Amino acid sequence: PQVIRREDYTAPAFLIETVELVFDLDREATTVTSRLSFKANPDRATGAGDQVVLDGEDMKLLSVAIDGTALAASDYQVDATSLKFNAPSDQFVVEIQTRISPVNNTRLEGLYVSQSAYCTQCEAEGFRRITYFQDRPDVMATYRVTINAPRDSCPVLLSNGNLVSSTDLDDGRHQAVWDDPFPKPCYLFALVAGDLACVEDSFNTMTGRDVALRIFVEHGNEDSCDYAMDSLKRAMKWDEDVYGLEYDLDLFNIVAVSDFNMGAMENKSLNVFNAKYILAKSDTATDTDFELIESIVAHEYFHNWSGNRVTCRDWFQLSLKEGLTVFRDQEFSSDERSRPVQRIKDVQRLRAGQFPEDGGPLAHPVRPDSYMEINNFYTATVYQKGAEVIRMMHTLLGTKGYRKGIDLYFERHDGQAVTCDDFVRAMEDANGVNFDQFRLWYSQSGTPNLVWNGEYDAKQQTYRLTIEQKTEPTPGQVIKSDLQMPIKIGLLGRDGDELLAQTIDLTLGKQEFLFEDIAQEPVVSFNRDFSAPVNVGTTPSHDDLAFLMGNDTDAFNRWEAGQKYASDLLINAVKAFGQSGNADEALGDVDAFCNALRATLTNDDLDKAFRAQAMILPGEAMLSEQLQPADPEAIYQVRQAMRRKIGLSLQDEFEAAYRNNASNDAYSPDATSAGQRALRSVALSYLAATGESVFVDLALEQYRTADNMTDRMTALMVLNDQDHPGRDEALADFESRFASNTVVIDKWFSLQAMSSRTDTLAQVKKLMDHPAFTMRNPNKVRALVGAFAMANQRNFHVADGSGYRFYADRLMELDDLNPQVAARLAAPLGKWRKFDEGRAAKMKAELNRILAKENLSRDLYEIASKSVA
Ligand code: B3K
Ligand code: ZN
Repeated sequence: PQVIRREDYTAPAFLIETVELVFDLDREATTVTSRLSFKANPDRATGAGDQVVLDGEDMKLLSVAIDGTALAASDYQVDATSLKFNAPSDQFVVEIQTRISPVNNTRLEGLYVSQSAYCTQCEAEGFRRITYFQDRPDVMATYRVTINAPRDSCPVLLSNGNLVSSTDLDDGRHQAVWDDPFPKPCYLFALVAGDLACVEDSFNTMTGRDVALRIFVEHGNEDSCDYAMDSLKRAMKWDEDVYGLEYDLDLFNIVAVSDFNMGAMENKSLNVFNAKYILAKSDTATDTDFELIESIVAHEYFHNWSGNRVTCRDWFQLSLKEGLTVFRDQEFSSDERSRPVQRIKDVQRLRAGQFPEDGGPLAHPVRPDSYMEINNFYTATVYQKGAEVIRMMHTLLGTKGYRKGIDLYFERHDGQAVTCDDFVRAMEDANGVNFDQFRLWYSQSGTPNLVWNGEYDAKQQTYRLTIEQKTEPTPGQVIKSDLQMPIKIGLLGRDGDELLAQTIDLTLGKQEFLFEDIAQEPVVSFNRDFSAPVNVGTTPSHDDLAFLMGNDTDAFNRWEAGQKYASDLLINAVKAFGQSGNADEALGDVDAFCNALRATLTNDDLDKAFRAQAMILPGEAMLSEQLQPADPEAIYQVRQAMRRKIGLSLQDEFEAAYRNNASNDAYSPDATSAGQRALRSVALSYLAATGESVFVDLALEQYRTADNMTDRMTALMVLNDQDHPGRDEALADFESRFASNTVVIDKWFSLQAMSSRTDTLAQVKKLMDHPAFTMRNPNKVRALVGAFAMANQRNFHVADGSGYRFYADRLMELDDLNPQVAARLAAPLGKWRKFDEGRAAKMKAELNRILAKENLSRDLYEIASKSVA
């Protein structure tokens, strides 16, 4: 496959100013008629020529006409990916008719059918599967869309912008015409048609306009939209309050569909969502589901400005909209919920997804330099690290300075397709700063490693902090430069007093900072709030870590100290386990750590959601990242042993936490109630870890009496790893209770795929034949097959390689149906460098088997070939 390079960007030779589309919907054969008004681009490259090249794939071309005259076959060339003809002049109108087959579209890109409804997904390059077009984000046009469809099966007809007219036609068909006054790139085009129920509300904007808000769902789900609707209204208000950004049309639609390649899509005024991120009721959704719905609804809404009004010049600039919008949704959630807990979760996600990516074969900069398939670059690096880069600018400039930069950015670039560099320039110009060095965050891949050293001078009362930074080479990028980053630090006295709190500006490879008037030797709280997205190699003494767990005034670093302490104990034990084969012995005495945990657990000044987070040990995958080679079985055994020790040591406190956090009130998804449930869940899970059967019985009791999905899932998660009749009872109950709910039944698939029991792979294979399972639905594949590889380290990496083989077979099967989803699931096999020779060889063999597959997609080829290298 061809490699597309950022440095090869050229402006389009022609612009398209208006687009008129007519859809005659039919499941097998939909006709699309487009009328495009072209104009030579005044900024075109010299020598651009007068050939017009339009992208198009998987369609039948019915006709082409220019300025009203049909072209003869000799006047144009059409092949598998394009349509070419010569421009007659500087301004002309092209009419194209194509035929497509929505029902046969298993890739779920372009126009397809989900359940009984038609819907579209055009980002990144799906529009070229609907009609021939210049499918690139820097071609922005206004759209008028006419939809003709049967009235009975498609009473609802939606597209972007405002509804201009609705008309009844002959033959039981009807027509809707939509007009979107805002110029947009074609990736933001959307169409939905079907028999859907509608939930309606409204929002009054800061200038007093009423916006109609509608959520469309399958019939029967009308009662599951309240939280999504409430989240939308809060997001709209937040964007006005914090960014001064108002919604710009009189209508905002959301549609929930069951078949969707990712989470959701920000099409102008017609967001399309994976149903999983809209539908929620107390008995069907967990606290985490509610949280995700809130943040994704907000994320897609925020794109209306950061993405739609100002969009990307080319796909290398993807983080321009995604990094910024993730930062915006993270801050929204922080304001709506507990800020430190939100930060902890965001950092966990960064560490779990982005750090391994940045240290592995698929490492790439936040603004990539090349790609084969752009859909492979909707990554944790572009999204999560991109958000960290925006966050650092926010920290360096302060809230006011950041807002000045944002205001200038939107004022300068509204209606344009721009670059990451344009964003940074707006920040610089609005604040009179120079971000030349800071820009490296966009071009340099790899996670920087920081090491710090402190020296206290009792006589001078000074503290000298020396920080060194280093970034390891990544594929294709051997030489690394020093980055600029804000490091928040605190110096704490032994009595817990904060002697100093400051943000320092690190710019050198090795840099010294001198702090004066420090009356006693301090304990250092480093990189507070995770102000820079780096690894910190310095591990303070266990005493200092325990002290920070109990005394740091920065809540994030309290949690961080506990994670560091636990990691240190666990990593050392995994190494010792190799010799003894006895996890308890390998761990040794962990009383001091347990005491530090106890102090947190019982500290009523701390919020419950925070305390629950602080009890959770670093995950198995996280521990793997710190070991070379990583032994998945040893990691599993040691972590379990540690959980048992903690459970036994804190048994009284966990029992009290379990009892005292029961609630008699009706379920409410708010953050405080969720925190209370989280603490109770953590208690139950540690109690069960003691191995006492009374606590497994307690879990079964909780399952039976649960009146909300959070409590039900917590109990089921505990039972899921047990060899206990209660496990079968609860799983069977769950299955029959939620058999008809396609969103909820995915939890049941995932749970079984994530079980630590050694019969898990056999179970997963069996579940593939379950009537509710299908390889055609991405949620199902992710829930069962994806969860097995991505969230069950012990079983995926079982030494005989059976997990790898099963997984590679599924990826190849999926590749023929939906290459985009297949490629996005392929990363686990690329982690072979982390494991022993036996496992590594088996993983590589599977990657090679994939590479030898006939008709391998460009998507999966790119991931597999880079992973094996
Ligand atoms: N912009 C979409 C993602 C599109 C992914 C295409 N493969 C959702 C989002 O980030 O908001
Ligand atoms: Zn986004």
